[in-house]
Amino acid sequence: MVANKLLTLAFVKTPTNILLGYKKRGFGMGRWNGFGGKVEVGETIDGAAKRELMEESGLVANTLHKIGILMFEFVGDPQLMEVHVFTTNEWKGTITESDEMRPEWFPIESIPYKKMWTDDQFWFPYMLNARPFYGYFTFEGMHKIVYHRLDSVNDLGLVEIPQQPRQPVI
Ligand code: 8OG
Repeated sequence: MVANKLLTLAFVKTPTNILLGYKKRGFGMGRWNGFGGKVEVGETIDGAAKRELMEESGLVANTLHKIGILMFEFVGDPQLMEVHVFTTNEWKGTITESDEMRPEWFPIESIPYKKMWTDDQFWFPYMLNARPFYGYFTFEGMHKIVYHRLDSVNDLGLVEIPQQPRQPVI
């Protein structure tokens, strides 16, 4: 068994707008997304989320609210991705483009779902309405979702996080 790959994803938002970044390289390249990445050894998930937000957008958030947990399974890959999703409406600093991300504000009514990960349209409404959620998505390749579940949860601390894919990899 291989341990989950632990990742963060943070969104900066106002009641009407959301800051997204255009991913210029690596995993998810060419898609708009929140800011995040791998949790490093010795870091807390919250600490990693703040660091990644700073590195990729230039913004410092004193407080991040955890709003969701997303699991991603890629058919044939024994490792699950465990993504902890945060939001903030309080930040400091100046929005800065990085090597990895080009940040841009979007009105919430015109989020570019067609240029984002296919799963995002499922769980964004929960995130935007501040409803804690847990989701599990199985991808075949980078676009096609072959299984998903999405639940509203009362307490993210009580979510039982799977440690291996639903379908054992043969
Ligand atoms: O370090 P790296 O940029 O590779 O981290 C990947 C980032 O992408 C991390 O913030 C988690 C996020 N991410 C996935 N899958 C998905 C997805 O399906 N939707 C969204 N919105 N973000 C995702 O790894």
